[in-house]
Amino acid sequence: MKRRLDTSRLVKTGALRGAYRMSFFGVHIQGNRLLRARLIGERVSAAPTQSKKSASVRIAIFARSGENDRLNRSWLQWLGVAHRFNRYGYIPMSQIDESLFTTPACVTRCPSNPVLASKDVPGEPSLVFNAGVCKYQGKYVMVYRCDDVFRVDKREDGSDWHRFKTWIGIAYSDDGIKWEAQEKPCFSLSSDEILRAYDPRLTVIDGKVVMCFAVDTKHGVRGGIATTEDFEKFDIKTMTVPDNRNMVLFPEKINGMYVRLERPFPVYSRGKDRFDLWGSQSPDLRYWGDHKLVLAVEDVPFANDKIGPAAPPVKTDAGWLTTFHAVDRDESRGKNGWEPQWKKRYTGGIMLLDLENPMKVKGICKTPLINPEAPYESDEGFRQDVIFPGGMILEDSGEVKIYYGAADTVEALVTADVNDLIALCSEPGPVHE
Ligand code: BMA
Repeated sequence: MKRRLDTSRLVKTGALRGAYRMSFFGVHIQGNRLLRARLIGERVSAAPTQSKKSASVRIAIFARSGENDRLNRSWLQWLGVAHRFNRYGYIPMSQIDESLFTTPACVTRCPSNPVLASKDVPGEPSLVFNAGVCKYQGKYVMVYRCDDVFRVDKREDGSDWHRFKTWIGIAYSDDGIKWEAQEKPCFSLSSDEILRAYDPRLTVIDGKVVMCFAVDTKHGVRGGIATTEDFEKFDIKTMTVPDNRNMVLFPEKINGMYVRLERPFPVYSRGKDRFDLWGSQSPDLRYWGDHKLVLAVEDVPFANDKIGPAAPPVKTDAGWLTTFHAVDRDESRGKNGWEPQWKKRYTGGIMLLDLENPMKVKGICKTPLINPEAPYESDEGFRQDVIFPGGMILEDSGEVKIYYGAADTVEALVTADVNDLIALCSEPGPVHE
């Protein structure tokens, strides 16, 4: 059904800011209420934000010719939630304190960073990053994401659009620093339905390796869990419904159950990119339930966009020590990588979960654990200012190794003493139902 427009009453004030590129549109907003709207277009995005009292809706609309009523409706639904959005605690970028963004002194970047990059990998794929790491059968094992540009298309605005082929490679190491990448890819998925598997995380449990990974499909992003004993044969135990990813498994059963952290994408009810960290349990790695909210984006002062699990947790006497990634988005950011624009910054965070009830945050560090500062994190590469931890190893000496994808381009390593990391998690965790 088409709605009639009264474009003469269009208010283009603080209520309606952002980028407009469209054939036709009409919107009337009074205060924070949408009175009438009709949009004709193919692609629409509405990003609600907190602003002045009289206008709590900020809209960015991108539309091209061609009518699409389905999108009209979803756009209206988004606006419907927009005026309720503030109660979820949205923090506009202007209110995020930039002085939070430092890396604590107890965290040391490995002098040989990046520990794995394109030049170290057979075939020299364009990007080598977001690895999962474990210790298995006397070796350090790293499974890493390879994205290789196979074509560069042009977007409508003339900018380059890099098209990637993705697979997961494998490297071994005796010390966790110097890696030998193997010739053969270790894992990839593709079919008529499945586009690619990526961002692997490794957990050793009951003598087996469990790999969690993300799967892009034609019908949404799914989280996969597979077991392997040799990194050649993988037994896929489960794939979530869309949209879910960034799954990480705890290294032991807790109260008789496998436990994972994960990051669903609740777009429909929360507006765009407003994602939190959840957890669930399973008796057998296949059937998952008892889902709980663990950490919400508004619990993290250095995030205003989304958060998600990072590396699988390690056990300490004080609790499960675990990293997460946190994203702040600033619409004023522009080109800072290969893409025409990249508006996000990814930092690594750290928290401590209760040993008996890992859905409860015992303590959290309210500043980043790893902030993009080194050139390979912040100045070079595909998407600058990206820290994406995926592997964490607690050594007998108390040293913790944290592996992370940097700038979506290379794999890097930081180390810290476990007691220093625990001491960082000194702020009380949130209480969620
Ligand atoms: C996330 C995932 C990661 C990636 C990160 C930064 O949403 O796609 O694979 O490293 O964005 O681009």
